[in-house]
Amino acid sequence: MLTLHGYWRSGAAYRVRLALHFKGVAFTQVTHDLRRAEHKADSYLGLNPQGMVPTLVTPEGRITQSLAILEWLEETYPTPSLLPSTAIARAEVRAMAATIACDIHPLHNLRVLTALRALGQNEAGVQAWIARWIEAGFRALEPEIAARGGPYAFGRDVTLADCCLIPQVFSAERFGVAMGAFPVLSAAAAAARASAWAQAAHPAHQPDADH
Ligand SMILES: N[C@@H](CCC(=O)N[C@@H](CS)C(=O)NCC(=O)O)C(=O)O
Repeated sequence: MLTLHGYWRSGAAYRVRLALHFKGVAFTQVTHDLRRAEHKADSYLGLNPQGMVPTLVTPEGRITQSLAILEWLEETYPTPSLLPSTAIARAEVRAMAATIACDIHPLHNLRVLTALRALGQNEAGVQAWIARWIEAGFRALEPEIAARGGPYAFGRDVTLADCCLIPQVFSAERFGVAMGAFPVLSAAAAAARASAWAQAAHPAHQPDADH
């Protein structure tokens, strides 16, 4: 049995839940309330020395970093697949996922926002910061997704790109980012989000959700 250490509103943990539910892999969850700094407890740092969620505990060992976890899930449970059949298409899907996981999300995670506030930035400034980086990433992704023709982020099949896009759109909506400039990206996220597997992974449907 796999154990996912996460938190209901964590975008990175949400990516992993999406892949687990898409593949129909059974798992249990352990929650670490980020608002109470439970992810910085010594007991958790042994599993994840960065003090971040998610961590996936497997019979072979523990894995940190959501993209590494997604790749391990894809290799270990190849069907149904979250990667296309050609090397170039797989690279393109990974590039979309990295745009989100490496270049958008890290700029608005809790520790960065906490640091901005500690440096004296007011809430309006923090909100502008969040919107700036999400919009910059979405501007780049919008034509990439449009070029694949939908309905999902990389065309007709669900991929790792959707596992990253759905949580990023959830965060954008939560932070009040204006989504009007990204109709194709929004439609792709909505298409994937409507599926039963994606609904099961939704933050509001997790046992630790307090809405
Ligand atoms: N690159 C990491 C990022 C993980 C991450 O940023 N997790 C957030 C929650 S979404 C976190 O634990 N934040 C705690 C903090 O910023 O203190 C991954 O993809 O797993």
